[in-house]
Amino acid sequence: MLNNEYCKRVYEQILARDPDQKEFHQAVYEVLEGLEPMVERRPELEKNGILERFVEPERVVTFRVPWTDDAGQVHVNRGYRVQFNSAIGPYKGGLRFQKNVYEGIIKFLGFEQTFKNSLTGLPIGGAKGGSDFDPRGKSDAEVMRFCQAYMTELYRHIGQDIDCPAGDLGVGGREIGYLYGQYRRLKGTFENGVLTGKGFSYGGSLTRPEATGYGAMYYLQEVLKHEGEEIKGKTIACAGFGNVTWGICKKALHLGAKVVTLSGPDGYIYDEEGVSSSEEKVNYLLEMRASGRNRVQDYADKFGVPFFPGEKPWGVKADVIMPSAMQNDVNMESAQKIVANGVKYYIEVANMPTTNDALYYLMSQKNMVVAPSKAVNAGGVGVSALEMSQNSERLVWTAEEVDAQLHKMMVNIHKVSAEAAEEYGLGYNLVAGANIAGFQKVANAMMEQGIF
Ligand code: 2IT
Repeated sequence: MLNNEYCKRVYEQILARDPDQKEFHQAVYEVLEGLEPMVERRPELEKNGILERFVEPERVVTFRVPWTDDAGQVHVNRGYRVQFNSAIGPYKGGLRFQKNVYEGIIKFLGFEQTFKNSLTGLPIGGAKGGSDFDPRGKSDAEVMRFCQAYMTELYRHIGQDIDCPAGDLGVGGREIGYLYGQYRRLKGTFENGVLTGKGFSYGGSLTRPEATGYGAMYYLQEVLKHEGEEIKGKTIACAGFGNVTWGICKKALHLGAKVVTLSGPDGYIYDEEGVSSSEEKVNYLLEMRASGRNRVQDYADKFGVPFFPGEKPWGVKADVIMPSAMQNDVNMESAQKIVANGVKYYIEVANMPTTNDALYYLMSQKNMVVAPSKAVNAGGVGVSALEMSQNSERLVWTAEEVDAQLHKMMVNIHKVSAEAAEEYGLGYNLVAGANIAGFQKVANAMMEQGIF
């Protein structure tokens, strides 16, 4: 419940302005809850209208994306780019291509991105974009034509010092390649810092594909260290089987942790030995993704492990829960199962994977450590920023250099979050700590730069 009058007023204002954007309301509510103790202590925030400015994007671009399918039929999708906050650096954040995309989803993601990017400690502002285009079931040529049409409008709003998109759900290396190709043709210049997650041959960074999952595991290591435990031998329940989950499994294999579940739209699989028990299994996730079938049952069929159709993995016994698929994957019912199983570590990985009632219920458990996605998954965008650095320098760093920087970044994100919570008397509250630490840097930059 919000108690502070200023926070309440700002929340009511967004409800009134955009009543249909429920994911955005959810993200803002969760942040305001965490910020309350700081808002109480810093009256200059209200005087400067900082929260009102924070929740209102600097710019929202909506555009028509017409493209032709293989049969010659023309389709029209809607494109978005929400440029949320540029106080500490050029706008930065991914593009999501998924059927359910609308302004409320892109705004929740862009809002969260502002905090996340601030937490990386690197100079990147917050943005997000995407389209209600569904790449599943489309041919390569259709995806290429869609990406070209999308960039034909987007290019006028972005640039390596203006706004630098990357991938998100439905946008991987293939889509970034088509998007960058079109940008380069339209601009007539090799300005490759404009997009990240590129192929290695034209400016992509080593370790960018693994970065979100690796970063999440480095963050988990810090949490475990804080609790006097170690990662070796821990069982982890994950969701999804995409890029992020693959990165987690790959790092779990190196570190001797055991990822026991994966999920998909069709259900979940339970691998007692661990998906992270062999390179063959970890690599199979790439094959599943490339097949475009969008079925996790294929894993069960290939490796002879149990498959639970239509179910989520949150009822399994594990040391660590890492929801790594999509928003609102864990609701109150799932949270109750997690608590009943005596799980100690709830580490969000996907953007906003927990409904707010479930999140507060989990956070209220004395024996549970809850970590928020905007801190845990920040390694992805963090390495994107390192990709931009390499592009600016026209140099290529080794995988070891990138990994060392990523590791340092995640250690620091955990540290500043824990310290911010401590400073406001909140104990080891990583959720509020990440909100406060991410917010302060941007808010201070906004105040120092005058009203805009
Ligand atoms: O949610 C995210 O942080 C991303 N999709 C990555 C954004 C980026 O610019 O690398």
